[in-house]
Amino acid sequence: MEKINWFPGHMNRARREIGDAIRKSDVVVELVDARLPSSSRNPMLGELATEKPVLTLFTKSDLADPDVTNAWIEAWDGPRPLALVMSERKSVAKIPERCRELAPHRGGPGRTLKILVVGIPNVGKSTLINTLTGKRVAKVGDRPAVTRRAQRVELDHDLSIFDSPGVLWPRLDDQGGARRMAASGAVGENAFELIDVAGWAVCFVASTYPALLEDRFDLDESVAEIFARTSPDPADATRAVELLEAVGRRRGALRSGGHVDLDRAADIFLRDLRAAKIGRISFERPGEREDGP
Ligand SMILES: Nc1nc2c(ncn2[C@@H]2O[C@H](COP(=O)(O)OP(=O)(O)OP(=O)(O)O)[C@@H](O)[C@H]2O)c(=O)[nH]1
Ligand SMILES: [Mg+2]
Repeated sequence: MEKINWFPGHMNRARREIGDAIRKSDVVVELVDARLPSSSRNPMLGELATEKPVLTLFTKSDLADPDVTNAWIEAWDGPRPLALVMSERKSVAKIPERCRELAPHRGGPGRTLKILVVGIPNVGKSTLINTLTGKRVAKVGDRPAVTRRAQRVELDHDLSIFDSPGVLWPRLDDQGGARRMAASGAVGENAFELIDVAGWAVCFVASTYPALLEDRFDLDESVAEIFARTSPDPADATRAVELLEAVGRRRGALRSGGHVDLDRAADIFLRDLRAAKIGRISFERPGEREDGP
């Protein structure tokens, strides 16, 4: 499998800028993706924000498996995270209040409470700010690296919130985490091989949520049947290819001669997965090996 290389130059600069921004803020709001709370968490935040209170939000909880999200909340190391949907006003409404509780010495005339929003690309930072203000103040897009520079938005007379560019970190040794991030949409598509990532993801969904896969793609053959005649060894890609072919066949992703176009099948599968059209799927559970599965 090709290595996922996700640390382009502007991310380095962004990381330095985030360190500076944290120093100037009163509360850090950390956004992690509810589908992969561990892999999408910036391990450097602990070092960068030692003196600032951190409020952790699980974003896109509408896309994640609710039972797994609850297990993550119970197992979380640190103050209890809130599982939210960033586009819903009711969901995000309690955030300003929580921030005020975390920084009681700030707020009021001349003491504006400054909230900094941090998180990986595409996790929902700008969406959160737009929902909180009720306006389209920050640019949003369903691809990584939409926000390129920090932006300050007034939420109240004594409350301001800073959007920031998404940051990934150099943890290239954790290829399990890298795959989950790529599958979720946090990594630019030129940093990985679509078929590798979709192949991993389709095997993951087939083993963890087989009924969802069978229902969504109306598969001719059950997952159990495909598994019975393919090797579970990820180095042997036949299982991934067979599953992607089954998806592609049902969606008409065919080339001349009736062969499945694997690139198209991979693209179709990842789009459906990211939009939760297959169902609410979590990519990792608490207590799993860091680099697994
Ligand atoms: N289903 C769902 N989609 C969300 C949620 N939050 C954000 N999105 C979508 O995720 C995509 C990325 O959202 P952005 O707000 O641009 O993400 P960002 O963190 O600002 O991304 P960068 O600026 O690239 O770092 C958009 O298509 C949003 O509509 C959520 O809670 N649930
Ligand atoms: Mg943004």
